[in-house]
Amino acid sequence: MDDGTNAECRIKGNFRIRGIRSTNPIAVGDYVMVQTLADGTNWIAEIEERKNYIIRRSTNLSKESHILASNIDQVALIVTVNHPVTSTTFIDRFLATCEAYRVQTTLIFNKIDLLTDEEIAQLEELRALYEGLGYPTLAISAKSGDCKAVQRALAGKVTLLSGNSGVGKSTLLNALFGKELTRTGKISDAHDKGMHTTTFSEMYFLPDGGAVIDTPGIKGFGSIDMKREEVGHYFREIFRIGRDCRFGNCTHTGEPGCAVHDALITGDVAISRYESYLSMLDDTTEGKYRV
Ligand SMILES: Nc1nc2c(ncn2[C@@H]2O[C@H](COP(=O)(O)OP(=O)(O)O)[C@@H](O)[C@H]2O)c(=O)[nH]1
Ligand SMILES: [Mg+2]
Ligand SMILES: [Zn+2]
Repeated sequence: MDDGTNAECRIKGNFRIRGIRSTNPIAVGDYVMVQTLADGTNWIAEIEERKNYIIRRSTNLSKESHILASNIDQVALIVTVNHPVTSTTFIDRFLATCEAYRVQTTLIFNKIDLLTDEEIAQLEELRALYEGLGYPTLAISAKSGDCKAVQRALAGKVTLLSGNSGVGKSTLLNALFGKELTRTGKISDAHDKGMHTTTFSEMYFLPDGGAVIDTPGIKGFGSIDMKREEVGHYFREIFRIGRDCRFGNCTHTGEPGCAVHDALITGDVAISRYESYLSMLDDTTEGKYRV
């Protein structure tokens, strides 16, 4: 509630969101109007229009979607150079999806305490690559408990935390919130027992303003509507350099006069990024992204 307290609420009526059919009428991050009746029950009377929302589409290509979170200011993607390896393909596909959602993303490289000298060099290379593209990066060891840099990056914003399993999301959340976190998680678990989906999100409020949304079990956002010729729009450097291609609809896959092809040779487009781009193009060819 506005006064900072929590209240259990029921949902009144049938909320519909323009354009999408969602399995959940209310999502983490929603701002709502609550009516309290004489008997003390709280009813959600209205949902404010969402600034944005992140959905997960059902795999069976039905039109049903699950809203993972709404009103996000930024995404923090936790990645690891090793233990486990987070592939650049995973990172780039994730970033491309964030671009499609128009949400700012910060890359947090975790477990730097475990890295060899060679891996540290790799880390620095990756940081330079993504910083160069305009994605802020941090390098941390969540296990060490020192997460001041992360706290600064999260302050005052609503951040969706994501990352592959095992990269240290829970460890980082615990370092940020201390012991209280586990208790919060348990309450939400009990609360959501009736749901047939186990993928619900939780929001943790930061002591100095802002909040973190954790979506357990979500690796990425899943596919979103993306046309084949649009994939290149979501790779910042490919979009920028691609404007110099001879053909306006160049897919950068061997067309004559392709500026992206030239940039691969000069190093202005990293091979790893181009490979990720190709992997997303392949998906659209296979119909994973709906055309
Ligand atoms: N050495 C080291 N281990 C870490 C670090 N962060 C997390 N871990 C370990 O990595 C494993 C997975 O972490 P967890 O937080 O459960 O990952 P999650 O699946 O993303 O929530 C656990 O054994 C953690 O103790 C780190 O910065 N350094
Ligand atoms: Mg976890
Ligand atoms: Zn091209």
